[in-house]
Amino acid sequence: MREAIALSLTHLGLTSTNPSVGCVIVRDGVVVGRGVTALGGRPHAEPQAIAEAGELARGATAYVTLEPCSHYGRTPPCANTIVAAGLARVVIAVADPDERVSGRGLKILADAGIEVTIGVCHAEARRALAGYLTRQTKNRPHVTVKMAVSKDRMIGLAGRGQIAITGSSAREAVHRLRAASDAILVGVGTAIADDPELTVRLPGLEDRSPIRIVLDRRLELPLTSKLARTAREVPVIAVSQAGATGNGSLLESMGVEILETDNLSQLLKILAERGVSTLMVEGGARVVSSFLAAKLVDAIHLYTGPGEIGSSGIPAPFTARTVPHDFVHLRSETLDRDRLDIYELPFIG
Ligand code: AOF
Ligand code: ZN
Repeated sequence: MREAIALSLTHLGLTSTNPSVGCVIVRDGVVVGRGVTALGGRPHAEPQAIAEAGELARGATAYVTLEPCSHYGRTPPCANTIVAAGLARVVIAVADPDERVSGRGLKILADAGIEVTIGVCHAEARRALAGYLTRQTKNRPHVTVKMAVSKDRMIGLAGRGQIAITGSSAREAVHRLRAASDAILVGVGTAIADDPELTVRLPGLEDRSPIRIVLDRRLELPLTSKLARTAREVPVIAVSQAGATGNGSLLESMGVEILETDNLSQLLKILAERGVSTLMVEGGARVVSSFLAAKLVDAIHLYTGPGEIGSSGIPAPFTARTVPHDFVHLRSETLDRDRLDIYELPFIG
């Protein structure tokens, strides 16, 4: 199952709105077939693994990260394909909440006399499927807050634009997280102060930039900002309150989409309807605090750098010691002189 999860991660963010599922077929202790949901979402993982296994699939065991589907969509149901291929056993990590599937995939397998086990490596698979599962069950994207904090608990220097808190390995990790996200969001204060581009600039991943979203109540995003200037290359959405004018029409002429919504929940619902399954929130402090206050955060990636910023810094909304208590610490990583702590909400269900 760990191999199936690892396979699924290779297409994470590239199968939207379908989940990236991994499938490994084992016969007499030997892997005879592997599949991962294809780019764009189809074909699904299982028929590809079965095709690779060929006749060896008969009597074999399939390990699959999500309950095989039972519906006739653009492809026939994977559960039927598994039955037809004569597999003896199917091990599943997570049940599929999609109402067209939920429980029916399991039933097709069991009714055909296949031995079915569910829940293996559940926590790891659930993390790999987090965007899909959150969008399906909560009608909003999975939200990860990323924040970098100095040793003296600051996230920036007032009025000074971007300053380095973490080093190049941390920067790479952030760009990888961006590449795995469907959308990335900042407040207009950060967009003005830091003039970030919010794209992925890692060799080979340049085309994996997420949609960029700015919370910009009064449409103050500068026309000279990198975001506005690159809006035709990678989409930019400015989220304003109803009736705001500001730079609106000029931003629109540069390719920025203006979206009027009243609150964060409504914004996330709209994004989910457009197929956004994973959202990364990159600041600043006020935006992070409002997502937390609205209980719209699923995971926190907190980077702590070794340097000090001093008393004219912008205080962090929280630090490793004061992470909101509903979050649990998942793991730490050392990235050169920086530390990354990852927190998530405990799974209830
Ligand atoms: C699987 N294996 O690899 C994936 C599955 O639009 P369709 O017809 O492709 O169906 C989308 C649904 O298929 C999606 O909501 C989820 O239930 C399932 N995804 N199922 O058996 C796969 N990606
Ligand atoms: Zn399927």
